[in-house]
Amino acid sequence: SFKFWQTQPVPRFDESDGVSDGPIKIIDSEKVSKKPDSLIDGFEWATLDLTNETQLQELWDLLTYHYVEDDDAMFRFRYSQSFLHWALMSPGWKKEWHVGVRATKSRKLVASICGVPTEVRVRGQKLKVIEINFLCIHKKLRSKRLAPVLIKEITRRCYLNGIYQAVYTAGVLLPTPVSSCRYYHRSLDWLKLYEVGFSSLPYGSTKARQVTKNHLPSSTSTPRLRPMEPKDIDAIHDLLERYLRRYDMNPAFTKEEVVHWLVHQESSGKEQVVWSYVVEDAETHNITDFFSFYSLPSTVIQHPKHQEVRAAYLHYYASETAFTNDMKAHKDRLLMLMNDALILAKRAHFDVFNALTTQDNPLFLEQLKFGAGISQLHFYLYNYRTTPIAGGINEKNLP
Ligand code: YNC
Ligand code: MG
Repeated sequence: SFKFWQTQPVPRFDESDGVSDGPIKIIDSEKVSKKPDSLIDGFEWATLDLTNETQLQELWDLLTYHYVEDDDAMFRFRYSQSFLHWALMSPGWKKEWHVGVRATKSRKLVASICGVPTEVRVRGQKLKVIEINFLCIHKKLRSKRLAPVLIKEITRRCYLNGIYQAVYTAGVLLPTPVSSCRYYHRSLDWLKLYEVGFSSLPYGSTKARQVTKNHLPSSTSTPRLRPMEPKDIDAIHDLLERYLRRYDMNPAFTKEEVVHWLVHQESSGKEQVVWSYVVEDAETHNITDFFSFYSLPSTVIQHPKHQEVRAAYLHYYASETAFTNDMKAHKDRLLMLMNDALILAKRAHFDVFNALTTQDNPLFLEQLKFGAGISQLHFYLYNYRTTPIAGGINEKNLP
C-alpha cells in the first residue's frame, strides 16, 4: 500500500519520535526536469487559463460531476465559478499551477490539479508553500494511477518556480497528517436537511421538536456588529495575525491576501462567495472582533425534490478577548459572535453551517448545537517534517 506515497518526501506513519523540523529533501532546481512526464496514450497536458470564461466553465464542469462525494454518494461538492475564481486566483497565482489533462482527440478536460502560492508558519518557521486543491479525475479514468502523475507534474512546476514545500487537505488518510480535524454541522433548515437525508431524526424525537431545537432568533445580539468594509483591512490584518500566531501552524497572510480572502468583491452577475463582519469599538473605533464564512453548496445526487444543499463554512475569525487571560470571557464572546454568524447565514438562506474542530472552535461547537459529522479532514505538509500538531485548540497556547 501507498506505492506512490512511499516514494515521496513525506513522513512515514511510524516516524514521529524525536524528529527535528525541516525539509525532508533538498531540491536542486538545476536537476529538475524541464519537461513533463508523458501521459497515457490519447491524453495530453494542459495549462488552464481561468481568466478565460470557457476554460473556467470546463473546470467547473469537471468538478461539478466528478469531484468529492460523501461515502454514500448522496452529495457532491458544487463549487460555483466565482468560488473557483476566488480560490485559484489569490495573490501570486500563476496559470502554470492550474494543471489539466485533456483527451487529445475530443479536447475534453478530464483531470485537474491546482495550487496557489502562500506562506505558512510551522512552529515559528515561515515556509513558502503551494496550497494544492482540486485534484480531480473523471470517473471513467479512475484507478489508472493518473493521480500520482498529476501530483508529480504540479510538483515539478513548483520546484522550477522555487517552491519546495506544499500544504493540502484530504478526507483520505495518507502518510502522514500533520493534524486531523472533524467536521461539525449546525442545521439552519433542519427539515430540508432531513428531507435530503443529511440529518436523521434522533431516536425518540419528532420533526417538530428538531425544528424548534434548531430555531434561531431573527436578529443578531453583538452590539456594533456590521459588514466588513475595505477600510477595516489594516485593523483586521493586525488582529488576525496576532490571533493566528497562537497556533503551531498558521497562515502568514499579507495584507493583499487578507483583502482577497475576506472582502466580498461586488461585481455584477457574480455570486457572492464570502461574507465578513466586524465589531467596531464605540470609542476607540478599533476592530475588536470579526468573523467570516464562505459559500460551498453540495449537489444532492438524485433527489426528486431538492437539487442542492446550501452550506456555509466558517472561515477566519478573531477576537481581542483571546488575549485577556480570561478564558470564560473569551468563550462567552465566541458563543455570542458565532451565534450571530449562524443568524446571518440563516438570513442569507444557507441550510447548514459547517465548522471544523480547529482553532478555538471546540469552545462553542457543542453549545451552539453543532453536531459531529462523520467525516475527518486531514492536514498535510509536503517535503517538511515536524511533529504532529494538535488539531483543535492547543491548550499550551492559551493564556
Ligand atoms: C488524494 N486525495 O493513495 P498510493 S483532495 C493525494 N490526495 O497512491 P489513481 C491521493 N493522493 O496509495 P484515482 C488522493 N486520493 O498508491 C488518492 N490518492 O501511494 C493516491 N476523486 O491513484 C492514492 N479529490 O489515479 C494512491 O487513483 C494513488 O483514479 C492512486 O484518483 C484519485 O485536492 C482521485 O476526492 C482523488 O477524482 C484524483 O479518486 C480521484 O482514484 C478523484 O489510481 C474525487 O493516488 C475527487 C477527490 C481529492 C480532493 C485535494 C488535495 C490533493 C493533494 C495531492 C497531493 C499534493 C502533494 C503536494 C504537491 C506539490 C509539492 C510541491 C512543492
Ligand atoms: Mg487514475
